[in-house]
Amino acid sequence: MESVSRKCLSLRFIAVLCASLIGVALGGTAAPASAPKPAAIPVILDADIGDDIDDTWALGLLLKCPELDLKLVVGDFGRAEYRAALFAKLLERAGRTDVPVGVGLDLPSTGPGRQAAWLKDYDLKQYPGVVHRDGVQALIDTIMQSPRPVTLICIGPVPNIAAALKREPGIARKARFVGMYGSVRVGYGGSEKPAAEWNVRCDPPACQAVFTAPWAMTITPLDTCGLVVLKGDKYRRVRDSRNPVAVDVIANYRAWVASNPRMPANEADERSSTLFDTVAIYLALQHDFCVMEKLGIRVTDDGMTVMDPEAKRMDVATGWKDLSGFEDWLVDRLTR
Ligand SMILES: [Ca+2]
Repeated sequence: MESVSRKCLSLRFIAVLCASLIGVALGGTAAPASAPKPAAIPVILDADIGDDIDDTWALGLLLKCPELDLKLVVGDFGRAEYRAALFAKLLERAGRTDVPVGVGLDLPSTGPGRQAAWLKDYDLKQYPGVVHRDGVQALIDTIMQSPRPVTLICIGPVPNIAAALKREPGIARKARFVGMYGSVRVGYGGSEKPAAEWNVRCDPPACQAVFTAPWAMTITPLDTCGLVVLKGDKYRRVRDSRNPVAVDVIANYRAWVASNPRMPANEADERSSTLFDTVAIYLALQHDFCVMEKLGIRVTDDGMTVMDPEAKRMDVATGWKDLSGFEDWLVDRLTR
């Protein structure tokens, strides 16, 4: 009996082995069949990293999203060397020197920013990956040469993007735009009074160029992104995580808090700041946690984003279906 069952097992083993070899010979795989994963979305990140700390959280989140294939990062809104170096050091420490760093436009906003204490004496020249001194051209080339449409994620004022559209208007036909912009029905801190949101009011003409270009657009205004703050257990999970990306996010947050004497010294022990920009990274992937509306949005000369049926229509995250669910997702991504 035992020898019969052993013989059966041997025959089964030989059958499985033959099937595997045939599979390999046909260029297939010996692993069990499973649904193919969708290809990662090519993305470019354009950010005013190093001013508010939420861009650093957003970069950390992006690096934890295998669904997004990061092709290039570019610093925007001046402080070009500081932002590029900050990107480079964060990417190098995350083991992602495959990502090229673009130096943004040289604008009047210059010098070091609030994360200089973390950046220390890091020199952009030591970045082992590619550094593009003309970040705007690198952005154009990456979009124009991509075989697949690129998702351009923008989380700061957009002088770089306005310059890119001027230099090569064709980028708007080959990319979709996802960003953190404006204030539709809600202002800062959940206020019922819409406000001229920072990324728009810093350079309204640049934003007007972006908001009228012929690309598909998705935005998170203050109505959604202005409500994201991690507290309690959610914050502690990131604060105490030993994941290298989370460790660097928190180290930068501590440096950022310490750089402002008006902030309570224990702020980084207790809670995050408002994590506006993380919502734009999420919207590059999916919309499920948000209430999405198709709205015409016009940028005024004083930096307001007003609903206007005559204006370009875009997908706008105007509310949360599940803010707590988004926060859990964010924490899981940053700490896993
Ligand atoms: Ca930002």
